[in-house]
Amino acid sequence: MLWAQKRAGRVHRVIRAVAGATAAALLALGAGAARAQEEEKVLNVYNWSDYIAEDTIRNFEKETGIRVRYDNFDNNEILHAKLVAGRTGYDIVVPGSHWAKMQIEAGLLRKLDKSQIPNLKNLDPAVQAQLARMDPGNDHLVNWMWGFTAVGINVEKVRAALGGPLPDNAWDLVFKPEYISKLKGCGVSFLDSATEVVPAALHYLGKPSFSKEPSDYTQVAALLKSVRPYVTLFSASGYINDMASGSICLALGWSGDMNIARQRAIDGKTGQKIEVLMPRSGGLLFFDTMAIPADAPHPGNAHKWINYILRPEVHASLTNKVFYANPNKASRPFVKPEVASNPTVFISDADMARMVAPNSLNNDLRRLMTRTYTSFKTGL
Ligand code: N2P
Repeated sequence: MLWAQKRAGRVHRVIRAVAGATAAALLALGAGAARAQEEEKVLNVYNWSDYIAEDTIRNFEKETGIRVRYDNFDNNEILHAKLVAGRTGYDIVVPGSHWAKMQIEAGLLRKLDKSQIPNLKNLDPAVQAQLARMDPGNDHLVNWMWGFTAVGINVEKVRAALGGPLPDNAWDLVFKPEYISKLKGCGVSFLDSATEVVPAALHYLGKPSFSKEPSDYTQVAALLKSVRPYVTLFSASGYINDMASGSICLALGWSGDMNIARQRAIDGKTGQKIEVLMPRSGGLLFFDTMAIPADAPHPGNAHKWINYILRPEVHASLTNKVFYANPNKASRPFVKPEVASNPTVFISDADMARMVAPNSLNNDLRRLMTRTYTSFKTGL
């Protein structure tokens, strides 16, 4: 065979191989697209408890024919452990943005296909900017709702137990033995989560709430130890009903939860007057975000869910039910006036200026917080 013929043969073989590979790639693409189309009509959602309206799931199911399986968790630690272990089977999870940052960095969350979420246009640019601190380009996270960690009270019980005025700074109620010792008798709950209580204690001590300075944690340990005898409950969900029924009078908890307690007391005519206090030195903001796990089995349905939640009426209905602010500018006209005017749901600019924004976590910090918290909780 002539050299030229040999070369032509080789070239043809190469061309055939490339063509074959391209065809295989096209086939694979086609199969992928078909798979996306044929995605099983199921969506597995893992969200915080007491964080959704009654008809949110029902309406989505009716409209799309997708069946929603909905599970609850109570703190970021639990969700994070599941994501790290992998194969959760969940399509939508709702981590706090500072936790999500770690999860993005670890490759645990999927990049959003924004073309499937046209309702992103409804989002408040200010909230998007907040989230971009943790998720550059807003590529992985969409805010579900946001609120703050603070202090809630049963007004009459606390007044009676203190026998004097409330402190100027509401944080004193939970962190100053002089106050909290008087409230033990009517029941005191702390959030059951290291990364809620420890940052609040750091903030109370005038330290950065996500301090990287180990000696700050020694001070937190001492502070927490001094109030430990007066804490009667550790809870991140049950405390809502305990407040509403009057079986606790003071909580270190989340703004919306404590507003839910207030509403449940009114609806259930329990006679308890619950109030969420805005600490003078500010509360601790959080932004809980919808995200799709990297190994989610139904990412197509997950995008549909995110786009559905971002409808103005849907987002407003969440806020109306659970008293957390949503990031959806277009939803404002659908928020009930009594919710829109509640200063612990939509926060004034002055209060906002005092709030502490969440900061990045990392594994070392998390461990430090967990150690500090565990010895507080167990009293060791
Ligand atoms: C749960 C509210 C979640 C707030 N009811 C804290 N991320």
